[in-house]
Amino acid sequence: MSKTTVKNGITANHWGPGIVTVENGQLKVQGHPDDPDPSKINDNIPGALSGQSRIRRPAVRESYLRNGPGKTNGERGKEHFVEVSWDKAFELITAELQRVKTEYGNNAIFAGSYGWSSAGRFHHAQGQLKRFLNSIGGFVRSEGNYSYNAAIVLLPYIVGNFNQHIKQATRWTTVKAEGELVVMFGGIPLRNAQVSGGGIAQHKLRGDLLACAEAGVEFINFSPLKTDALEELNAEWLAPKPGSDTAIMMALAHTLLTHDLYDKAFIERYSVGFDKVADYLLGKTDGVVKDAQWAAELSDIPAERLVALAHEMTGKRTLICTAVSLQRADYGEQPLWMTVLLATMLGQIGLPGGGFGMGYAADASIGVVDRPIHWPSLAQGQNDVSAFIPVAMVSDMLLNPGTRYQYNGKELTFPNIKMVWWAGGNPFHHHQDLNRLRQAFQQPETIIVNEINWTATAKHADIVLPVSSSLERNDIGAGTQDRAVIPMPQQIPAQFESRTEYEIYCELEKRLGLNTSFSNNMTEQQWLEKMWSNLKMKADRAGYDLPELDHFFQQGEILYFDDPAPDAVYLEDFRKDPQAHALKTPSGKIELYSETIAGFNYPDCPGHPTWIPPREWLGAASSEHPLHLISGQPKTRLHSQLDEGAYSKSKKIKGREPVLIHPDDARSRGISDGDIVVLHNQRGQCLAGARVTDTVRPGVVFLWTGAWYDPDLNHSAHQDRHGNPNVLTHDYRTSRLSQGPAAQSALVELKRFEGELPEVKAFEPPISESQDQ
Ligand SMILES: Nc1nc2c(c(=O)[nH]1)N[C@H]1C(S)=C(S)[C@@H](COP(=O)(O)OP(=O)(O)OC[C@H]3O[C@@H](n4cnc5c(=O)[nH]c(N)nc54)[C@H](O)[C@@H]3O)O[C@H]1N2
Ligand SMILES: Nc1nc2c(c(=O)[nH]1)N[C@H]1C(S)=C(S)[C@@H](COP(=O)(O)OP(=O)(O)OC[C@H]3O[C@@H](n4cnc5c(=O)[nH]c(N)nc54)[C@H](O)[C@@H]3O)O[C@H]1N2
Ligand SMILES: [Mo]
Repeated sequence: MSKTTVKNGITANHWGPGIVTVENGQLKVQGHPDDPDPSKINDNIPGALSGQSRIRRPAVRESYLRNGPGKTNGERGKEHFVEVSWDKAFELITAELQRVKTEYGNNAIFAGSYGWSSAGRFHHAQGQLKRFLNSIGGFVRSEGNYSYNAAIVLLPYIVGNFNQHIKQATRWTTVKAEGELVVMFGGIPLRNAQVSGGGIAQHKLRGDLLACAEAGVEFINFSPLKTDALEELNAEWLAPKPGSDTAIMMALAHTLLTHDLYDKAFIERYSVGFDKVADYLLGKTDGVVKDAQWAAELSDIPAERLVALAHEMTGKRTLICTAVSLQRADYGEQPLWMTVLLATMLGQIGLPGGGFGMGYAADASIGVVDRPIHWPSLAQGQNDVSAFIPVAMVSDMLLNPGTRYQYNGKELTFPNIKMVWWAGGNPFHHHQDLNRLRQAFQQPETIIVNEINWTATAKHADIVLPVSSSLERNDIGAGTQDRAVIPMPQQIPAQFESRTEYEIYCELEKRLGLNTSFSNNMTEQQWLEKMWSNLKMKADRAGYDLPELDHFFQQGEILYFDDPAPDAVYLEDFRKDPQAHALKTPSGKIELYSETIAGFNYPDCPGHPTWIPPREWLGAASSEHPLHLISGQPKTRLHSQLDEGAYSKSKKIKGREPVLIHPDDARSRGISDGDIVVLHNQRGQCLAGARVTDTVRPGVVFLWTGAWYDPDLNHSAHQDRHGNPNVLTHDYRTSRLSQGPAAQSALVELKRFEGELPEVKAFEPPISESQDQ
């Protein structure tokens, strides 16, 4: 492959722009000087791109290569792979695509392919795969995401589209100017604001929050983790039982109601259904009064504190911030709906520094920056298959073809999947109950995975295609919600035998004898030019004069546009004129009670916010599994990406992911800081390194997500040696309404590991043999 090698240059990642240098063969990626708070995740890039886990050649699972699809005897995830030539890999895939299409049709191909892949507008792994499969008749897709599925489905019924909410989130500038109190459920963890989909040129959240604190804004942090609030904010830390926030918010609402501290005029003008919720809070419908005493028992937060807080919130300009982590849990719709109810009762929605926001810090751009124009992307074409699943039902689908289930008011049926193709995601990181996913992954006749590294997902495939990383291809970078466009000229040659996804599908298009509806007969360069001229035209209309693409690449400079709404206030328009700016809900108002949702008759998501005790939480803890496991986002990487890199490895304990445990819980189990521990429950077990700290609530253990799943298949419980929390999480959903993942509701026990410590094999390639070219 002939490609240019630029010695010094610029690139873009989901965690920000990077300055790339190659000196004496050593690759280095550093933050950009324009970025006030660059991310250290950059440090993972060199080690992970050339480490042992890098996929070097196409590879095929042994018995699949021997016996062909469907009738292999071996077990996915256990067997080794044979490295083959690209020619052989293409031959196998071409034949298999034709067979599956002919025998079963395109609705037997699942390519939901959920995952973050890499930054870059053209070489977007999912976009490329979906465009290619659409050119051959389509595929079964997935809907929603793992991040905030309950919010995506619920909010349109009660306040309007969630993505709109994210885009218009109340800015910190307005909190600094007029805010007095920020009440955070799940904090605003700066570690998470390192990333934004597609990238973020300048990390400003830290500065924004510090400016608010300096201006005298007070912060309250309801969270199992003290560090979810930046230390300098001096936030009051209240550590409830995880999963009890709905009860806490109900107690606050009940206090506002019974102390006559709520805004009746606002409720009357801007919402529907208050009376029904009020009756519920007062216990008129179920005999349970949702007062502070009731919530104190459920949450461990003293009743007096809750009563006092309700008074503080009503007397001050208050912003309620709810982390999306809270809705990644059993009945995760409820804390969202309660957030809306509470903010409606306070009557400050649409005022600067007031109201509510969901997902601050879940993405570096929320409440910080917005884009002036839509950045270009690769069109995916038309999918002729209508079947889809809610994203987190992948195991259910593979294990139960033909079964019916409920989703968002509809009854749907699982398709019968014969082929799975995944590009740009790692379900063996992101999905819950990985032992169950392992079983589910035995069902299809063929699994193809495109990957950069030998992740556990690649190890559970039949055919693995090595793809080049973003440093190994030319692209245009722009965060979905950022105001900057970043050149991404290729920095290093494609490593080993890796190819870009685009090259892979162009070759398949040829071999399958298709017309050129995938490639349009264009090169990478021609596509980038097409995207650039499209962007240039839009920019021109908005009053910006962009350089030519080659100039943009040569200059290596970030192009900044103006933020269209630096002082945005969520629902300001609606507040000013609720008729002209009616919400896109059935009534046009905030729905505190939803006729539509009530009409679905779902016991796990009734027509108004309801306290439903989670399936697994400290309120239901047993002596067998007395600890609540929270698995939040890791500071040292983006999910599971680049886990073999230096920064990620630097925080591991004897090679295992750290688990935070309170000194009391450690002491009673004879555990010291730095010990290796076994976390276990009825679904599985994993090893982790104990980090003993009083910044975590007693009774809660906190294990970061993303350590590559590394099961010891000779161990009776398939013990994971590396520390992936998803061997412990359950595979039930939030509710029938949104079928969102509910990873944060999990009970476990933990003990000190005794005996000889098994080696971590997560990064070892599973290769037994290499065939000639
Ligand atoms: N227990 C628990 N589980 C969770 C969560 C939790 O809070 N708790 N959070 C959930 C959330 S919010 C999310 S979003 C998911 C994230 O889940 P994923 O998005 O699946 O996680 P990533 O590790 O980002 O996976 C991306 C994969 O794409 C690969 N990749 C990168 N670039 C390319 C490319 O150009 N081409 C190809 N083919 N591959 C590429 C990377 O090597 C990596 O393996 O995890 C979810 N899982
Ligand atoms: N560095 C880094 N940043 C990331 C990511 C990453 O992988 N790495 N992933 C990104 C993605 S895809 C997403 S969706 C977002 C996710 O953003 P979030 O979902 O907000 O992130 P989490 O880390 O899961 O949770 C935030 C905090 O919520 C608290 N919490 C959990 N359960 C409860 C509860 O029941 N009650 C209360 N009061 N608090 C609780 C935990 O202490 C946790 O630290 O993060 C993004 N940011
Ligand atoms: Mo996410």
